[in-house]
Amino acid sequence: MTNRPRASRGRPAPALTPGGGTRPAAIPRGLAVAGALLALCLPGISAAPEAVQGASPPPGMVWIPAGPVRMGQEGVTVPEHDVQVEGFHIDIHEVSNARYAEFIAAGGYSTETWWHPVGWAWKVEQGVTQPEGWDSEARHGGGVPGHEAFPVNGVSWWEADAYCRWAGRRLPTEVEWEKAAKGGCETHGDLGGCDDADTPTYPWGEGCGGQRANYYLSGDPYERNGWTTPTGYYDGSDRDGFQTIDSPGPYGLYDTSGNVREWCSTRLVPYPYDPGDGREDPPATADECCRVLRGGSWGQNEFGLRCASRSEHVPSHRTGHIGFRCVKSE
Ligand SMILES: [Ca+2]
Ligand SMILES: [Ca+2]
Repeated sequence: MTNRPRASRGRPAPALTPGGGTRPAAIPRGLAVAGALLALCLPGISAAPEAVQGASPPPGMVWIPAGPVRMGQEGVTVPEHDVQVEGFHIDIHEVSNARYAEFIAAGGYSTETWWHPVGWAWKVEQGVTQPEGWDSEARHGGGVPGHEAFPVNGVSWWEADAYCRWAGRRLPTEVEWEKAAKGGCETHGDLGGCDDADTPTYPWGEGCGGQRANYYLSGDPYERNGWTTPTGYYDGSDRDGFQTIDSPGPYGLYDTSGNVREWCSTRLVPYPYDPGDGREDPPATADECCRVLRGGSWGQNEFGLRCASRSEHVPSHRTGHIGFRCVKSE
């Protein structure tokens, strides 16, 4: 496997769990600043490796540099706390039906190698051979011609996990997802450390709107007609009379807010985020409660789309609201 998470500098190497979870570390705010300054000042420790990573991400991915993120937001999910995250690549877009179809065509549902043992047992027991709704016109299912650009939906956590493994990737931890969506502490306010400016409500800042993201009755042409919008839809284009506003996050990701909620590797437990307390261990059973979902969907109002919002489901759950994107450590 090539998806080994990167170890934090000066810390023991993280365990690679069967679910592929990384082990980023919660850090005091002051240490985040000190660490950044140390990296800039010490000979032999520079930002150069990060720049190299960012120069050549895998196709369709973007490099998220190492550094802290202010996780949570007052009034949404508390307590706010700063977490150090190692660098990683992440998909710019939600996984589309076209990409997921490649997994199916490659024998994804008949090759045990790509599955966690618990997920494989669930798949066999349930007779699962494709996403729920794959052949549904009303759900923008990927088995219907013309739906290639829409995000895959109706996938369980186990299917999302298997897809990412097949692609040489893994599901993001929820702290990776939140950083990728709203930006790390180097992207807002005081660039030397974390401050109040580092918890924007949405990837583009404050305030939502139907020209920026797909949520419930947000006004897009697919309301009650498949519901999902094509990945990357909100890029400033005029879509047959529906004018969108270009709405990427600080690192260029699209649709983190809205369209489909996105599976994360993490089990939903209270903050502060601690990767060492078992929350990044893969589910022990097919229905173990519960894995984090992020970003809200076409079926929720704008509050569900906030970067700090969390929701959850048992890993075997499949619905048209839910899809995913993958990450890769190096
Ligand atoms: Ca909508
Ligand atoms: Ca999304």
